[in-house]
Order: sequence, then structure tokens, then C-alpha cells
Amino acid sequence: MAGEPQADCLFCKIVAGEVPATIVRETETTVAFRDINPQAPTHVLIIPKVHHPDAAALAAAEPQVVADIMREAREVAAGDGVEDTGYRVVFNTGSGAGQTVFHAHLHVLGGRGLQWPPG
Ligand code: IU
Repeated sequence: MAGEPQADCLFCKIVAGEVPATIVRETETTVAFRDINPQAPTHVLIIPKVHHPDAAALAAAEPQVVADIMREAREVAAGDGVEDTGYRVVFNTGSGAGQTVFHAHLHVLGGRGLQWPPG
């Protein structure tokens, strides 16, 4: 059922504490942890505790959790000291956009200059 933990989902396992991760912050609805393959000095993923395959599905089902994630992005950026120098938030949505893990997650990237457009 939408929103329920999925047995084969890595990020659901991180939420459950069954797979280790470097947790940065946790709220009632979200978990933020450091990306295992960082693309910038700050590279944190913020995920909803509920399972939805991508940001579009999450927004359709539980838009308030998208707002929670965006609030957390600011807290993560501030905590890593990149709020003032600038940071990027990205929801890759669909494999064509580079999504590889199908549990919605927001990338927070900062700590170096970032080019536009992204690759
Ligand atoms: P994507 O937007 O679905 O491509 O992002 C998935 C991210 O999850 C990617 O940056 C991976 O490095 C990251 N990740 C992780 O942090 N820990 C893991 O065990 C796995 C992927 I698998």
C-alpha cells in the first residue's frame, strides 16, 4: 500500500535502522543522512519516513511532507554552514533524470561552486 514500508527498499531500511547511515537530522516525518557517494562537500539526502517511489507520488499523496523536507533542507544547509554560500536541492524524478533509488529523496548539495545547467 502507498506509504507503507517496502521490504525491498533500501531507504525504508535506513528509516527502520536496519541499514546504517550517517544520520544528520531526524524529524517525525523525515530522515536526513549523508550520501554514500558524495558529489560535493555537503551532499545530504532528505527522505520521507513514508515510502513513495518519487517526489511526484509523495507530493500527490502527502504534500505536507514535501514542505517538511524543504524545511529540513534549510536546516541541513545551515548546519553544514552552506546556507550563505549557496546550495542546491534536487529531486531526481524518473530514471531518465538519473533517479536510481525509488524512495523519494531530496539531494542537498553545497560547499563548492555548482554549474548550471547540470549534466
Ligand atoms: P538518485 O537521485 O536516485 O540517483 O540518488 C540516489 C542516491 O542515493 C545516490 O546519490 C547514491 O549515492 C545514494 N545512495 C546512498 O546514499 N546510500 C546507498 O546505500 C545507496 C545510494 I544504493
